[in-house]
Amino acid sequence: MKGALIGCGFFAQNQLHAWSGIEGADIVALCDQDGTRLSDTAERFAIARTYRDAAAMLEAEQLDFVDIATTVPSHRPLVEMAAAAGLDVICQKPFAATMADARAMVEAVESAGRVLMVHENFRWQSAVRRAIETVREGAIGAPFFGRISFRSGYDVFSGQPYLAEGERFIIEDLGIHILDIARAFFGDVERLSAATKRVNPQIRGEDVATMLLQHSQGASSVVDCSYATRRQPETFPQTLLEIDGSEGTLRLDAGYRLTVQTKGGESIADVEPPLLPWAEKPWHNIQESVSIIQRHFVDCIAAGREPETSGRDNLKTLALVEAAYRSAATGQTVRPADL
Ligand code: NAD
Ligand code: 89V
Repeated sequence: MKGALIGCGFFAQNQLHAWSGIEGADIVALCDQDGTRLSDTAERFAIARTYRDAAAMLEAEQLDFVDIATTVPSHRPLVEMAAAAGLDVICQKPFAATMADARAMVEAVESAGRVLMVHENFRWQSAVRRAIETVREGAIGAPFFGRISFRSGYDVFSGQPYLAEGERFIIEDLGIHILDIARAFFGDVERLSAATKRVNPQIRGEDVATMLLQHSQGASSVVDCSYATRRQPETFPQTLLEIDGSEGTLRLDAGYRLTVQTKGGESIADVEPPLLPWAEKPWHNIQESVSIIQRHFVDCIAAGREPETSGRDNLKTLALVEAAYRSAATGQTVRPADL
């Protein structure tokens, strides 16, 4: 498969490293409006064909897919352009700023008969995935409670300055991943309530969010996120888990320690992800998940399957984000299905 990547910024570098290691897919062209970022990235990854304009690139290149690694304002025009060109699409999270934009993008790619996957990679982190598979296999019986927690004081603003500028911050940028993990464990959400806070006076949006989810299949989960938590060990960017089931419990603790306890005893495993040759700590769990999700995209296309984190699936995660902001603003419990 021949692909092009649009948006050669901070995170796209990980995506390009990951593509280099995936058989069956090659990035043959790059696009960025910023000439310096474009030429630096083209040189780093030895990609000769470069464009400042995405429409010109889609016109000139013979492609099978595009990987959109820009921030949210450009997602809808770029996804619709790719759909009109008849291409399969991967688009970074947050997929859209509104449910209407998200639905329009899903519709555009489905009408073109192509595959749309959102780069929602946290559920693909190998430690998180191992925990999800353990629960799905029934190791702790029927799950009835979960706490999915991401708390850190790491300075994310130096690498991603736009995170300090938006009216929305932690739920839209990070909570979206953690809410998606809650869905991966417990399924659809019937009702959600949320409380938010801004602790850091240097930023515009909220940097703390605490959410309570009632899932349709009966479990309750607490999803808590903070970028205002100064503690040791600093766990960025680990998601910590506590899942209770009818037959036992599972915990993913700091340092990638996975504990499963049942009547039959206790198992403890070190599930720290490998440090890929191009990766660096502490980002290595996220970087590994980029390789895993991009391989999933290629495998799904080869097999004619819908990706687990497809555009259509992501509508449900985005609805949780919208529900959380609405609940925090109104003090009401919100039904995501109403959004
Ligand atoms: P960035 O600002 O560093 O890079 C975005 C690039 O896109 C810029 O170079 C910009 O010039 C380019 N761009 C914007 N609109 C364009 C257009 N229409 N055509 C061509 N180029 C265009 O942003 P980033 O930090 O790399 O984040 C990009 C996306 O990745 C965001 O949505 C962010 O939330 C997401 N992200 C995801 C993860 C993850 O783990 N999944 C981690 C970090 C960032
Ligand atoms: O994964 C992300 O979306 C990043 C970060 C980990 C910093 O929140 O933006």
